[in-house]
Formats: sequence, C-alpha cells, structure tokens
Amino acid sequence: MARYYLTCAIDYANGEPHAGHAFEKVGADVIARYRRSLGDDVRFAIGMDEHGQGIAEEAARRGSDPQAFVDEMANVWGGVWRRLGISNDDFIRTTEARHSRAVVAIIERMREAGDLYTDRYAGYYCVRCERFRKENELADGRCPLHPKREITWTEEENYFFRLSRYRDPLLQHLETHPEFVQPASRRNEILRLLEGGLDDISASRSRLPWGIPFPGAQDHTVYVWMDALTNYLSTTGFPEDGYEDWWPAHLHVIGKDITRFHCVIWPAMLLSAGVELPRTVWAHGFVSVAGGKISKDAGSELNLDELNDRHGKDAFRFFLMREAPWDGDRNFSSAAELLERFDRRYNAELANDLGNLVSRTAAMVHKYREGRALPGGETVLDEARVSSLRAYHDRMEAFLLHEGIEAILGLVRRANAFVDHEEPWKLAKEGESAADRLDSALGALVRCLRSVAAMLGPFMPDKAAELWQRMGGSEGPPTYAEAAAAPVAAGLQAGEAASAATPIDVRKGPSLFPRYDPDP
Ligand code: ME8
Repeated sequence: MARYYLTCAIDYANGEPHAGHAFEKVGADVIARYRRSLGDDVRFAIGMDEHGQGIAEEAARRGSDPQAFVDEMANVWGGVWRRLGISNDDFIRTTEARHSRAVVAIIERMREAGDLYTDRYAGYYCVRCERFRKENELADGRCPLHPKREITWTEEENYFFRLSRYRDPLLQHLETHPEFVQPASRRNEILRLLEGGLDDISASRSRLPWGIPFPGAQDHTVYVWMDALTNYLSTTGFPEDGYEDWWPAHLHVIGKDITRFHCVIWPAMLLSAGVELPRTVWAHGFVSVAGGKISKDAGSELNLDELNDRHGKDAFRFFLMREAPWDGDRNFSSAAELLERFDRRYNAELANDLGNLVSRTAAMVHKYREGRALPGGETVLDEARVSSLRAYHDRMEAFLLHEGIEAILGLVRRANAFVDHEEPWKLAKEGESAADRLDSALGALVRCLRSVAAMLGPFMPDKAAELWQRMGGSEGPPTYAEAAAAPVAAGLQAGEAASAATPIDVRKGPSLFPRYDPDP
C-alpha cells in the first residue's frame, strides 16, 4: 500500500473560521479522500497555530490566560471541521509537548549546522502576519497586507538563522524539481524572490514569553513561524525513530499569502537540519467578498455554520470546490452574490441534473425491470463514462479539483441527454423487440451512476455513499478503484468488463437533493 502524507496550514487560534479557511480544508480533504479511494494509506493532518504575539495579545484583550484561550479556540475550530466532514487523521496543536520536542530538535540541528547566531534586530513587526518587515516593504508606513493596523517598531536581541546561505541550494532545488511549488504561477513568484537574494531572518523573540523556549537561551522564545512550520514534522513523531514512515510529506496545502514561509524558509530550515524536503507545496488562491477577506464585516449571512446548514454540508463542500478554481482566486461582489450562486448551483446542478437523473433511473429500473438492472450491451454512455473517468483521474492527479468536478458533471449531463434520446419508456412499450436495447440503456445508466458516486465521493462523502448504495454498492464509501478506476489508470481492461457483466439491484429513495425554494 502506498503511503500518502498531506497537511494543511495550521490556522491562527485567534482567528474566526470563515469560508476561505473552509475552502482550504475542504480542498485538502478532497485530495485525502481521493488518495484513500485509490487505496493509499493516507495521513492527513490539520491543526492550530497557538503561539505568538497576536494570540498573546488577543488572550490579554479578553482577560484570559493564553493557554485557556487557545484550548477554547481549538474546540471551536475542531467543531467546525467535524461539521464540514473533514477527515483529518491528526489535529496538531503547537502548545502540545510532542510539538515542542520537535521544535527543540530542529533548532538544535540548525545550531549544530552553524546556522544560528545572535544579533540585534531593529525594524518593524506586523503582528497579524507575525512577520518582520523592512522599511522598503511598507506601503504608506503600514504592512501592505494589513493596512488597517498600525505596524510596530521593534528593537531586540535575537537569534538569527542564516537563510542567505540557502538561496543557491533552493534555486537549484526549484530548477530540478518543478513539482516542488505548484501551481506554476506560484513557482515563478518564488523563483523571482530567490533571484532577488535572501537576507538572514530572526529565529527567536526575546520579549515574548508566549512561545516555545529557545534551546540554550531560556529568555528567548522560538520565532512563531519556525515553531508553526515544524508542526508538519511533529505530527510524524519527529525526532523519534519511525517519523520517516511518513516523512517527507507528499503535499503541503497552503494559501498564496504564505508561500514565502513554506517554499523558502521551511525548506531552508530542513536543509539546515539535514531533513528531507517535502515533495510538493500547493498554494491555492483566495475566496473573497468585495475584494476583501471574508469576515464578520462581510455580513452575518456568511457565518460558516449557516453556509454549512443551508443545503447540507455536502452541498457546501461541492459549492466551494465547484465555484472557486483550486489554482486561482474567486471574488464575490457581495455576500448576497455568493448566496445566490450557491442556491442556483444547488438547484441546477444537484437538484435538477444529478438528483433527477438518480430518481428517474431508479424509477425506470423498478418500473420496467423490478429493481434489477441487467448488464445489457455497451452503449455510447459507457464510452462517455470511461472517458470521464479518465479525465477525472488526470485532473485529480494534477490537483485541478474544480476540473475533476467538471468531469463528473459533464457525465451527468451526458447521461440526462442519453435518457432523452433513448426514451426508455417508449422502448418498454415496444415489448420483446426492444428488450435488449432497454436493458442496455438501463444498465448503462446504473453503471454511469456508480461511477458518478465513486468520483463524487471525495467531494460529497455522504451523498455519494447514499448514491452508491442505491446503485447496488456495498456499505461504506464507494471506492474509485471498485468502480473501474484502476483499469482507467492502467489503460482500461478487465475491471470494466466485470462491472458490466453483473446484474445490479437498484434501490429507490427520497430525493437526494430536494429542490430549494427561497420563497416557499
Ligand atoms: O497563515 N481564502 O494562519 P491563518 C482562501 N497560522 N484561503 C484563505 C483565506 C481566504 N480568504 N484566508 C485565509 C496562517 N486563508 C498561519 C499558518 S502554517 C505553518 C501557519 C488560508 O489562520 C491561508 O492562506 O491566517 C492559510 O493557508 C490558512 O487559511 C490559515 O490562515
């Protein structure tokens, strides 16, 4: 069994979970479930970034002890991810002992490599980015990403990391491993950044007690980004034996605003510590409303739980992945536009196209064949099904999740057109003379819906499992391999014929996606 380890950015515990965070977690969850459906042994880790100045300040503002504050927030965030059906195998919190052990180990290795030294830092610090900023990086005297916040001047004695030493090795790694930073637009940004040269960066803070004590200098804490990035190693058990069962990670899923940390600082830390680099960092784009971050200011209608409950969690997952390209941005002009698009897609693509196809297929199999679909012969729909499976597989392997969904919906539209063209109700009236053709049509539709269920599983786990079971599938989620994906990957042979040769018992049921009427 192939192992596959993937991670998400760990969210700041002082933030509010919003649709942008959900976009990232759902996308990564789709990849995790897709790999599991192929038969991989998957480890999917998400978590919370709980140290740093921003969190210490927020806890103080609420009159709370920082640990009590992050404990409470971890419950809030963990609950949100459960309700969204995120199938993470681990939830790492940077205040856990297993995490500080890993951070201490990596800093010690960086020190042994001669990459740490003390110096005085004098410059700006953006608390929201948890990042040092040079004078020439400011816009109108403020952090360009957080223009509403004052930026603070800081002078302190710090440990520094010799990041500059890793410019050439990183450039070389990006040249020889084009898959390391994806999509290509992000890779180009990192190449430009490296070509511009790298300065050394602070590795510690000397005035901030809310962090992991810096090894050998207890009056310093580890710079929060170096602390946070190490979470990807600490979930594997690093530095204990056995961590290499999961490391190097196959994939880090992050947003485009934090590529510098993941594609420059993190690999440089690993090179310094003599630890292998992750295979790929995927930087998705931003989901925004009116060009800005999705937050409470954008309207209470965009509360994550309300979005989740509007048409059920699977529909919300579908909407996020369908509406926003996984390799780009999606800006909604207003909260109202987002909701309107959500309702429209729900009714058009789920209730009408897919929901009706399921209902009418099951109804016809019951009406004309007592609930049992016979294999019949191959039809044009089988050809369409096979090419959709292939396109889906291709797109998913390239992490183009929105195109994976399009392959599924294309097949659904094709199947509806097939029903309209074949008119099984007329074939049924013709009796014996059209019996074979009716069997072929119904068999092809059921096979098609089984493949749809398998492909849809990563996106809409519960609805896909329901569809799968109605179409004669076993208990549990459909696996892509089971529904003839393996032959697709291998060039299509035996599995196809096998799935076509068995009669399938089809179950009817209530509408999978009841139509939504905003003004009943
Ligand atoms: O950056 N659309 O945490 P965070 C899409 N703790 N993605 C978005 C988004 C939006 N509108 N807003 C945020 C941090 N994200 C650090 C990470 S990792 C070692 C430490 C994404 O809570 C963002 O790009 O600000 C990031 O990947 C994730 O949500 C967490 O953001």
